[in-house]
Amino acid sequence: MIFPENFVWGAATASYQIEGAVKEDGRGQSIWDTFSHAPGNVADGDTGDVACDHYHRYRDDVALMRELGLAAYRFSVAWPRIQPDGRGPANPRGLAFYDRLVDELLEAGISPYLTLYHWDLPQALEDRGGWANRDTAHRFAEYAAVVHDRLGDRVQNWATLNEPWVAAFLGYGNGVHAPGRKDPASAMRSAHHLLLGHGLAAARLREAGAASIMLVVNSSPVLTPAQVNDHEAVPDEADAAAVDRVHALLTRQFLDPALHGRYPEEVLAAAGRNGGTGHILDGDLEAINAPIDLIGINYYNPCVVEAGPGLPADAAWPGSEDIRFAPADAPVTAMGWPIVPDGLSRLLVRLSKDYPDVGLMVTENGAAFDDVVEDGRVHDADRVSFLRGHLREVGRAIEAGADLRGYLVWSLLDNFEWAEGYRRRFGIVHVDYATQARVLKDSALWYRDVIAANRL
Ligand code: GBH
Repeated sequence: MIFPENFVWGAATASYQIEGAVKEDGRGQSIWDTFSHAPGNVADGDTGDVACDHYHRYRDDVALMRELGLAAYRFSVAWPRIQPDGRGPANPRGLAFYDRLVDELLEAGISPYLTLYHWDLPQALEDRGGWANRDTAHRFAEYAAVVHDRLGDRVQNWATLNEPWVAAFLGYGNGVHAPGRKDPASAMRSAHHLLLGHGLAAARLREAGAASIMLVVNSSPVLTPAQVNDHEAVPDEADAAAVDRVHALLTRQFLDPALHGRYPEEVLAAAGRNGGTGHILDGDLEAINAPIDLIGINYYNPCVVEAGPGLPADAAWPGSEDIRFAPADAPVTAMGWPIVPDGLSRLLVRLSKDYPDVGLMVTENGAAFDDVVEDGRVHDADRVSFLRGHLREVGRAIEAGADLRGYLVWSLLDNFEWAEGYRRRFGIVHVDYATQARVLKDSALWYRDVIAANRL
């Protein structure tokens, strides 16, 4: 399988998951500092205080990327490094870190893909209501302009939000992520304010001359249990309706407003039964519909559902109380997530048809396994086979006509896996947290060869 000539190969990370140095150079507190330090929220009581110490080791990490031949590196900027209180003048020492990182990348011939928000909201904004407060959308647009002002001369590729579904529904819905709120109405409001922040920021970035603007979503094909292993399986009417509704809540909730300027009916109905739709003001959908260039897709597994008795009301899925989330008949990763590579091509082909005016990029794909270091090597055959399987499906989606521009593996490094802490390892590079030593896993060496050959 040969990939297109300009296909972009890379890897991704996020600020709170790798940087550490949480008190350095004037960084303010984020909701993840607060959340991870409160007992019971993160496995083993882990926090991002040190993480991969990337803040101090970014030069070595860029050298690793260069060794792998990456064309692109997707990282996120920690908002509280730039505006410690979420508003007001920029903190020059915070900006200076990303300035150095970008220069280091460019010198290594690696294109920076900058994500403005990967979940580390300044705590000061959460104290004023966080994403459930409309004002946060305006603060986000200002922050975007501040970062662009400093880095826009060198960074071409901008993403506004990472996975607004997760930020809203795990942060404010089931409380598994920071800020740990459990209120479906706040989650619905937060989803809208995240979208508004995206649209306002995209307009500011465009005005400032950003070459490429992207919204990154976590998306999954929604399938019935029978459809997981049988493409021809035809669900009955009730199951088909469950599938459509979950697709609307997971993916269309974000991409329809951003790209078509309207909410799906299913989302308005869910909001109607969870706090109402009063937070959606005249003009919001036009603002959210600001032109963008790419959709970033983070794919890990399909979403498997059927009609049936539903979830408790505090869960992450307001609007799907009468739907059952079912296991898939497939092997699983160390996260317990089913491994269904062709879910990726099914998803990409569908999104390319539903949103034909923008390009697509796989901005995250990867897996956690229980890696072991033996004689200084990590023989992660399971990860190699996961990546190979998914890349084959990337190739198939391109053959089927999807306008897919690139693929970024999650993640460059083992890192702070949110509520799972450090026990779950997604890296293609192993990190020994006691010494901060990095070891290229077999998957990294394999990926290097795929990139060099541009074929599978
Ligand atoms: C991504 O999110 C993140 O962007 C990244 O930071 C993270 O490290 C990486 O993936 C690995 O986790 O059916 O309610 O249980 C993960 C996306 C979406 C995957 C929600 C798990 C569970 C939804 N996640 N999904 S639910």
